[in-house]
Amino acid sequence: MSGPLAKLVSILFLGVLLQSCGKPSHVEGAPRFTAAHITTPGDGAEFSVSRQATRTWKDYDGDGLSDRMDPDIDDDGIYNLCDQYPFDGTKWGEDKDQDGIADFVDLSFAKTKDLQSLASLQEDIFKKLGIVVMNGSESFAKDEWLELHSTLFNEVLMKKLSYQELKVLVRYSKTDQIGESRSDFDSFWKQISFYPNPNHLGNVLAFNGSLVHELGHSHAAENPIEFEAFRSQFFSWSSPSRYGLSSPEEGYAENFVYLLYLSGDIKIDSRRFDLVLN
Ligand SMILES: [Ca+2]
Ligand SMILES: [Ca+2]
Ligand SMILES: [Ca+2]
Repeated sequence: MSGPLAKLVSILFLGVLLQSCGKPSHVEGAPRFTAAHITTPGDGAEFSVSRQATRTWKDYDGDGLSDRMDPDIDDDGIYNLCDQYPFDGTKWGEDKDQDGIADFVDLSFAKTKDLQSLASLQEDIFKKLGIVVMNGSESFAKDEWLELHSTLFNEVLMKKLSYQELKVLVRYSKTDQIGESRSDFDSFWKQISFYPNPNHLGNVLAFNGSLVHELGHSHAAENPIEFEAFRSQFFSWSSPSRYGLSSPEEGYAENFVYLLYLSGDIKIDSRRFDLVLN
């Protein structure tokens, strides 16, 4: 068995395993979901920290995937973060301009003219790539929106990635940051989260380095055989930066950045490669 079927079976198995391990139905400190989330419009705040939120380990739509692993908890075709009613499979929010992006994340209806001026980038990314880029508890800066758009449509990256494993890209505030992670790819929710990073301030090329690193994780998700081959030789591999040292997953993502940087296909702040420790 290979391909998507094998992946589904392994996810189902893992889900059963985790649930049978007696995981609590709720972890203290995680946001609690209430019936109000089902019947009243949310503002997305209940998902401000997806990893915490989904530690509920429930299976709302009963499809065999615990909510932690289910990118569409209510099974209405709208991914969790951009679904205004994430626990109601009959609705996902008003969509006045009918572009498929609910008003509460649609930049066309953002509060400021500056943000509204970026709506065409958001719509272009969604229509052509199926990815919703959204401001969460913090907004992407204008130059980050431009960089996101340009990198996601980078010709070489588009040959490497189908974007099937990436559906949501979101920016959070410091309050929502978990641990030290400054950006994060969640393979279950098919989501990249960005947190405040001093290296990114006014340095869009450093931001782009983080973006391409996370895209490297989505590349691993799309290419499990290639990733396994990398994993098997990880301990004899010399990482070009400290970001790739900690695990085969991080090494694979950093190698992805490094090769694209060497070939000149992407532009990033190359100082990330001055930090090699091994
Ligand atoms: Ca949904
Ligand atoms: Ca819904
Ligand atoms: Ca819309």
